[in-house]
Amino acid sequence: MTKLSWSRLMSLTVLSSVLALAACGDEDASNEESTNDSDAATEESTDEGTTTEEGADEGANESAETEPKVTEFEPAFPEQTRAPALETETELNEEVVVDGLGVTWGMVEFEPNRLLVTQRDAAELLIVNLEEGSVSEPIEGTPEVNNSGQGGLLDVAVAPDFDESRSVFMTFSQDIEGGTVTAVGKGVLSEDETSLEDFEVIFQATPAYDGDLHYGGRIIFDEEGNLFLTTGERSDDPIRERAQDLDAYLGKVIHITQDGEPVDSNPFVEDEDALDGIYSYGHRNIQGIDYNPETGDLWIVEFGPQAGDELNIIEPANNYGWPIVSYGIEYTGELINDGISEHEAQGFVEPRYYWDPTSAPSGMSFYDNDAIPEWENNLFIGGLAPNYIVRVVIEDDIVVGEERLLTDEAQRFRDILVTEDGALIASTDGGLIYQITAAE
Ligand SMILES: [Ca+2]
Repeated sequence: MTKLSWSRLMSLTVLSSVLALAACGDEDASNEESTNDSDAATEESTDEGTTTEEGADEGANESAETEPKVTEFEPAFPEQTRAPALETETELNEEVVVDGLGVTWGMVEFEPNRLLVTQRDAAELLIVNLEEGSVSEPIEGTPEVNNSGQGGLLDVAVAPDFDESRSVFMTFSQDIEGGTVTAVGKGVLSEDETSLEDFEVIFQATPAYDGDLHYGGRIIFDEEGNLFLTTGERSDDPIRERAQDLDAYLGKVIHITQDGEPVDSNPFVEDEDALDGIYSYGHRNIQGIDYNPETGDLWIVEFGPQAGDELNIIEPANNYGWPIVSYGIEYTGELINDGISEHEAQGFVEPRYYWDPTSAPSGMSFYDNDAIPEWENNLFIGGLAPNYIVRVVIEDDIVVGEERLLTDEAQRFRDILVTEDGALIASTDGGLIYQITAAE
């Protein structure tokens, strides 16, 4: 199923545009980048010819992206966008192990083949057993959330010492005075797994804003047991400009302890005008984060506007440029800040890769496993509006190839996880959990 012909890919791309357009009319469209990614996809496909030659996949340098660019921007280096198409050669087995859920925003494997998963809109935390295909009753003790727009119960992670502490961390959008914030909280999973005890909020990404878009919300533990949290810049103009400000936690990567305190070694601790929890800034809406197992570097994926989704390597104190520079344009088609795309020339960090048109990137995970050897150290990213999983092959921090998987499922892929056994798990907004393994 990974061996799609180009013509099939093309027609599927057009199909997903149609689906995105259809989704526009439904209530659920307020989901993610809501009108945004639908618009982009629709606009994209209007004049896209669907004629293609059979056998185009023989051309080794054909881009994985078959749609025309949305922007006029040129990449800073040739490998920065539209990488050559690749195909997985291993025969794969894909199955839906669970269905009937809601928007399954975050997942973590807390015991072999057992996942804690969040339900964004219902604000529920559930246990999914991958072997049995079973789902638990909602775990009690989860926080109150604001679930309008892109808000709700978002990510979940377990402490590195979970076996002893049973500590579970979650992110969510929270109502506070003045609006909503991305918040982080923690609780202790009871021995009988029915409740989260002593739940407390440990961090709020202030300032609050009266809006329901761009919460970011991914969390991951570092080797010292501290947390990286990603945030969004709350989307609207001018609040989004706060991504550039060091006195606001919007549009940032944030580095905190398990008690929500800034980590001592953070880059702006000595700067009296800057918030101590900030690690990097100038981000738009970071929806995926993971360590590259080959280099140990922290990688993130962030939603661009219309085109310009970025893959970035995160280093302390770096400024990634939003909304001063971007490889995307406004959803209206207008230029952002007069249309400057170069990052480095303006003193910002170039993305390692960007998508034009959008891949609508959500959760991501490196394949740190050898169960499917050709996938080892590849990066997998959920695509929301073009409905596919992106496989990215990286060599020396350069993207050398890209593949789109599960293109014919027409699902909005929300989060990606690799189990200890090497299964690739993907959750969707339609409440499905896929398990992808090598065929026997
Ligand atoms: Ca950028």
